[in-house]
Amino acid sequence: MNGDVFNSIAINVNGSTYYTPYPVTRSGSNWTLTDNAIQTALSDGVYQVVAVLDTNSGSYTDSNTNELTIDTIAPSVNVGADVDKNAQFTKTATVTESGSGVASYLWSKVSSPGTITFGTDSNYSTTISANTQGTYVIRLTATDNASNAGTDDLH
Ligand SMILES: [Ca+2]
Ligand SMILES: [Ca+2]
Repeated sequence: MNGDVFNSIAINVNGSTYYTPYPVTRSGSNWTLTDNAIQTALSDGVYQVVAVLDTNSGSYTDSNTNELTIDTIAPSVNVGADVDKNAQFTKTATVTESGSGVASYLWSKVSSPGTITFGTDSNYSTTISANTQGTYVIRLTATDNASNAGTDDLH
């Protein structure tokens, strides 16, 4: 708080407490827990991070809860059955993500004899059309908020 004398910051994650000046560093009103400071790998899940600021006039505990999500599992992507079409069609994929949530979708062409046009290449559902007959391989990539990417291909 303004005018108070800063003493320390204590950060508790999953039963371990870390302090300033290291591995917790402070810059103004921000704190940072140094990379790799947490030695015990955290399982996938949601964790409470408790930050306690200690000053000469007392201690202040942060009011946010469950700020830390550990997510090591990519979204599960299923584009469904292969398609045999000679006209534009709509494909709606099934994407399952139970950790940090899906951040983005991207349809892309893996291989083809011609040009593929996607109605919306950044949605799990899109129209798809091709300009030349042949066998096409089209991929949907779903990336979660922890940058894990899952894919499935459509032939
Ligand atoms: Ca907290
Ligand atoms: Ca995930």
